[in-house]
Amino acid sequence: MKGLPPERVAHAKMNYSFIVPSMLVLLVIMGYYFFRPRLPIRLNRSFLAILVIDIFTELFECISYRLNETWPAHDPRLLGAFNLLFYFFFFSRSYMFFVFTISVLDARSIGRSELHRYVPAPFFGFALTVLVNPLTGWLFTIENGCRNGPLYWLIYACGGSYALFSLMAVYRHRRELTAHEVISLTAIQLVLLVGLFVRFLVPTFVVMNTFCLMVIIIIFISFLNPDLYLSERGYVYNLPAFQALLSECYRRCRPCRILGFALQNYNEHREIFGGKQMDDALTRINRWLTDSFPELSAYYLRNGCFALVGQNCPDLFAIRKKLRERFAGAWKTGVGELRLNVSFVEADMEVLDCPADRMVNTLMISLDDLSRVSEPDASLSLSDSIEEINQKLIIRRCLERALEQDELEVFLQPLVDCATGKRIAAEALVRLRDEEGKLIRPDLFITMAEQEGHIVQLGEQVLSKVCRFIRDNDMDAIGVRWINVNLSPVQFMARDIPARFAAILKEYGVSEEMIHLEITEQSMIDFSLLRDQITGLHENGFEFSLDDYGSGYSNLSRVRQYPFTNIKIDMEVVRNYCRDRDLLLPALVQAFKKMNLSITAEGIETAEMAGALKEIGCDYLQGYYFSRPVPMTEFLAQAV
Ligand code: G
Ligand code: G
Ligand code: MN
Repeated sequence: MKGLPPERVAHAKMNYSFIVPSMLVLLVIMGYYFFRPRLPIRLNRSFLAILVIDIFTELFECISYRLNETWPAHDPRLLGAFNLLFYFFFFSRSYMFFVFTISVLDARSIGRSELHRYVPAPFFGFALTVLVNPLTGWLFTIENGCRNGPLYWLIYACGGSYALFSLMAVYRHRRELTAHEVISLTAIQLVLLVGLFVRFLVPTFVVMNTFCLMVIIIIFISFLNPDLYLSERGYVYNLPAFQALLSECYRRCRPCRILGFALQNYNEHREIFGGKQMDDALTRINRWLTDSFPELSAYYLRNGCFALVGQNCPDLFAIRKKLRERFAGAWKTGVGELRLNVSFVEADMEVLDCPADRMVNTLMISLDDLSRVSEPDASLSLSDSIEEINQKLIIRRCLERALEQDELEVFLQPLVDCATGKRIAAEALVRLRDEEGKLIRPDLFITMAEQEGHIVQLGEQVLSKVCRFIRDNDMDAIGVRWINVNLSPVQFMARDIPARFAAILKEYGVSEEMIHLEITEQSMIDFSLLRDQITGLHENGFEFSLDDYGSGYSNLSRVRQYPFTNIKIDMEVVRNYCRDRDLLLPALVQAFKKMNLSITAEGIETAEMAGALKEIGCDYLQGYYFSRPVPMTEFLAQAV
């Protein structure tokens, strides 16, 4: 049969042996697909369209072939009508596969692809040739059965060109896709091209449908298996589904409202009652959510955090009320009953207008926070949290710029010697300015530097600036015998920290005795690396102060394991003592002095405080009473 001119092929007997098994497999997929929950996103809608169009294409193809084989028995208009339908659906199917590929690209990329504008144009051309065919006979004519017309090849042109467009689009956007997605999308186009080629080679076999079935299976496995988006405990969707829905809402400017809620003390409950019981309860909750809120989509995110999303302005207040009422009761588990409390976060996508990934992140952070509280009716405002995150982004930008351009500032605050009442040393405190020149709170950017791997660089910049200050000024003349520099425990993670510090001091020709290093009590977790590093630095000649003593879990025996020479009493402890003078702090100070440690009292704000702390034997005082931390030039000016 191969190579017969198309006009004669149209009359040939067709071979339908591929079509029945293909149809049966398709039924299985459709059954699986339709009887499981589907996320209301565009990808799902285009897959649905593919399934429907594919079924109709196969149906009309078979009917028109069958009618053609027995043409003398039928009205030619019937033959013509079914052929028209077949051509139309065949073109539509090729187009829909293309639309599906574009939907995947769209869902993955940040902006909308410009392909959208051009996609429908060729399809309208193809549809138009079908419509005008009864007049032109371009695709087929009906005389003694169906004969292929001069533009019959459009069938191949349409399928082939859309597959090639898709390949190009996938190649263009390959960086935004995962490797798996690139492979799947490429495979889809190749299978379609092979299918068209086989159809061309063996026109009397009805095989194109089998290739389309292969494509449908690839799509199903890679992109739309409902299990990809369902919580492992069933009934509700999971976090990837939540992200997919929100990013589609954001991209298409479809407003949605979100009610997030967290089970309070989730981790403690899980520990006390066991994972099995907790899972039982979660399954019950999931089922109750899907049953009770059919108009919303429900998500189990993680760690006892849920979200309900509605796209038609749902009344969050009413939903909250219903949830609270239900959670006032108990949840049955395999063994008994569990009582759980919930806290809420609300978000309105229209009002907040922030990209979906940031929204999901913020919501997850807020929910995690809420899952750790146990107040009745706790709730958070997401707009505040988003504001906080924006603030963080600004701080990060300022921090990175200051680190790169050596723009961190170092302020100095004097330490006063109790014996003379004059300043004897200073503490260096790092400062960062925002774009308007206002100071950013140090706790904010220091924690960020620690978490994001900048603290070593920050510490070295501070140390360098302190060393330069010492080199460029006469320390004796301004009464400074040493300068305290704060160290973060995270800085000790760098093994070569003693060598690097030594190099910086050498560069400025500063001797080690001029620098005292402060580390906080909180950082003295029993950590052998930390101890080795401190010992290493101490052997190089640095002295160590224990900062903020009394603010954490004070442990005298641990203090003795480190080579400290000075203890700084935390300002809260100082303040408490001044308010209510007990015997504890004096005894503690005496104990330290017996261990040959000098004592610094922090946070001295008044003359009385200074007197009280001096009385119990402190060696040095530091606080606003003497001076706030000030820029280096101001510090120099104070001396004269
Ligand atoms: O002045 P003040 O609010 O800046 O200090 C806040 C906190 O920041 C203090 O606990 C102090 O220990 C810490 N800090 C200040 N400067 C530095 C620094 O250079 N390095 C580190 N690691 N911490 C610092
Ligand atoms: O944690 P550390 O001791 O390194 O930090 C010192 C912090 O204490 C800095 O933030 C500094 O600005 C602040 N500080 C210094 N003196 C006083 C004071 O007298 N009162 C108050 N409230 N804070 C002070
Ligand atoms: Mn300090």
